[in-house]
Amino acid sequence: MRKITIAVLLASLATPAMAQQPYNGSFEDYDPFLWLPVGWGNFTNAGENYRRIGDGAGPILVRTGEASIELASGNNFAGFTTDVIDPNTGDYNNPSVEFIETGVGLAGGDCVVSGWYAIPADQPLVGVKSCIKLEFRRPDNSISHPYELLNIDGHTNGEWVYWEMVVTRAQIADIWSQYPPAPWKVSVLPMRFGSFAGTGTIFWDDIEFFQYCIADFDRSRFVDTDDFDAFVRAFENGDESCDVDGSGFVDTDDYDFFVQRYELGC
Ligand SMILES: [Ca+2]
Ligand SMILES: [Ca+2]
Ligand SMILES: [Ca+2]
Repeated sequence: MRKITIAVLLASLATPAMAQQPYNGSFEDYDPFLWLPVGWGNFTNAGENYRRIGDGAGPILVRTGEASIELASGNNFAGFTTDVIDPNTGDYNNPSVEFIETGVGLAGGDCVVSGWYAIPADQPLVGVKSCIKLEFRRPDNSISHPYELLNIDGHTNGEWVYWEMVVTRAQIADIWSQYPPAPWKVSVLPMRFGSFAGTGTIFWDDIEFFQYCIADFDRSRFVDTDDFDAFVRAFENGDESCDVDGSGFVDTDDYDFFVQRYELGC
């Protein structure tokens, strides 16, 4: 039991959750000359409208603050992407992810992308659908893992609706095992896709990307002693969720790896 005592002492202070990603997910910070939200770029330059209250560009829906993005008709594909240089940091606005090659597999937490969308009753999506796509990228910025769940159409009567998609460690590991190395960044891409003749317009706001850290075993979004207790309980039951090193089975290596990650926090 010596290990447990040490780990509990080291992590007795709760580790705060990571900073919110991507930067400017509510689109409030903007460049008035480019008329674009900072950290976001147009994907195709057609049907993509940066919107602010009072911009005079027609009906507008905003969930928080004064700004949102609108994906309108006029193209078969419209979207905004974080795969642009953020002038504040000099780096891409793509959120970071952490996947660790453990020698026996791939470790890392599940990823969640979420956002809020609204579609006016008189502008339903017909012949097109919408979602937020994720493009996981290797260190050379090539795309290794694209995921999309195009499941939004029709209208929301102008009401804001929560949307999310989860990409699991197992999904990432499956592709990584064939095409390494592991991804380290991810582009976030609210998109509208379908027929050129498709009609309707969708607004997105408050987009967020989040990766659970390995030590946050109970998924409370922070690390504290509850995580350690939950892991030990599950480990004693041989629960497969304890395969934190990604080897495909649960053994004492998982215990050691979890303790290591727990001591690091998030
Ligand atoms: Ca906003
Ligand atoms: Ca937790
Ligand atoms: Ca294992």
